Amino acid sequence: MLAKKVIFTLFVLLLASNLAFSAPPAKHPKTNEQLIVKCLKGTAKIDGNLNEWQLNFMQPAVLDTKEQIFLGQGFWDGPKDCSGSFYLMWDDKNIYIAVIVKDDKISMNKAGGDIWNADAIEIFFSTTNAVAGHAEHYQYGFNANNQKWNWCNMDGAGSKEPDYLQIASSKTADGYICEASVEYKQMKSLDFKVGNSIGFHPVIDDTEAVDREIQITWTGREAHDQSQGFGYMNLTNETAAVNSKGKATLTWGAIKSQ
Ligand SMILES: [Ca+2]
Ligand SMILES: [Ca+2]
Ligand SMILES: [Ca+2]
Repeated sequence: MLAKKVIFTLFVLLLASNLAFSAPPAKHPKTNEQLIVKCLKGTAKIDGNLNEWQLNFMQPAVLDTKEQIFLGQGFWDGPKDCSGSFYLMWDDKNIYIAVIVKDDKISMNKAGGDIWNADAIEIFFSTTNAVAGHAEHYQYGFNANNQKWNWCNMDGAGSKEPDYLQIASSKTADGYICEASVEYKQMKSLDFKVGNSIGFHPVIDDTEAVDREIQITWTGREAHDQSQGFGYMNLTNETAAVNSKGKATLTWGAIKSQ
């Protein structure tokens, strides 16, 4: 009986602690809109070409305002210097990320775990909790040289090149495109199932020289800073093709109201 009581008490405490730390989606530092992006069902071929993405029918996470510049406001020349849109899809195996970056000078000169210190993309998948430290997220990085890295890892498997992340990229007239996939079963501590929300924080690092000069983030806070929660990525069963038949479901307001 005592054991049962102890277990019940622990369960209540666990529930209470989850409730205490669970955070609503972070807000955009300029517009105050909740940061929510839909992850639509679909499969991408990782080749640096986004033709198979129904981009016109998707709502990306957008990083393009000065309020989102965490590092290097004095260096930032506006969206043409450093900005980007992040699109998400998923299927039974992978989560797919398409990033369209505007960058007026591309510079990648770092290797391995140092790729953040030049032009690079960082993606955080996390719990929806508001917590300090690095214990509740996975942090991946990649760039237009097809380099990749996993730093933070909730299962202790980080600080190495992830063989389960595929990356392909292409240069554009005003920047670059990265197309990546992550085999999500490798993120053992997060539950990728329809209807779930996963914490999400996209980040762009930028330089025109050797070392990073600018970091722009979705929340405007430091890349890892989960202390007030990240944005949300909603795992839906919808596809962009279905959405294209009913544009009404594609408005930002409709996304927010779900
Ligand atoms: Ca493709
Ligand atoms: Ca730039
Ligand atoms: Ca650059």
